[in-house]
Amino acid sequence: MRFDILTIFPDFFGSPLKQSILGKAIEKGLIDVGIHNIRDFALDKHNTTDDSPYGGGDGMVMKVEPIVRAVEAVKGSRKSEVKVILTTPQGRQLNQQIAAELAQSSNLIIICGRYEGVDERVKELVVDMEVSIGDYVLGGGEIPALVIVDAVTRLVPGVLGSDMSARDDSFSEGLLEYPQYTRPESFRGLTVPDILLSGNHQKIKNWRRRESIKRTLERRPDLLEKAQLTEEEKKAIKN
Ligand code: 6GU
Repeated sequence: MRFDILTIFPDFFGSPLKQSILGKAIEKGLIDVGIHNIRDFALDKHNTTDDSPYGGGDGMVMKVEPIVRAVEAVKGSRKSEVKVILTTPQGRQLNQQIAAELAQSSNLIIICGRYEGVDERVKELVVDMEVSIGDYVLGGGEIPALVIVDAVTRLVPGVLGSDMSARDDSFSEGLLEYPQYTRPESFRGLTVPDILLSGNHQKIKNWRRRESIKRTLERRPDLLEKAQLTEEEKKAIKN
């Protein structure tokens, strides 16, 4: 899986791509990330990437030519189909289903927008999907781009230790995670639930399932509508 990130802040990406799961995925060659400075595709001698909005108003708007040229340059160097994403608060809100959809692509180009805006013609000319990461304001699309790369990379086969880990995750079945514990058994009077020490795997599995459902009901009842529940579980929730 190849990601190409188009940004006016290329230095933003150094450290996050070296750490943890992303760092390992790159090291193993499971994903590959190219960072491209939009500025390098500007046409004037000052390498301008933004300008004031037509019609007036505050803030600056990212110019169309440098972005379109950058996308075309990257697309030209790829053999297989490429999906182009623009990060913007006006996009579809990222969720596990969209991440899974994006993980089906072999090439993703992510254009990092800035909050004030991107010339509308960029969307008409080169963007396949506009993506937001939630209803709050960020200064730019660099962190959203990293969020997308992280969420998608975890779904690339071979990235997680066993393929179980991604399947067991929160959201893959539409439920929140159950409570987790590790040593010590007792800390400041707080103890690990007995059942987790019982060694009875079936009972533990049932307890975790119940706790997941309980937690989802308390914190994110909206998720339960789409969750994969048995008839028995659905009845239990109604009581
Ligand atoms: Cl994708 N961009 C910006 N600038 N702010 C956001 C966002 C994206 N998603 C949530 N807030």
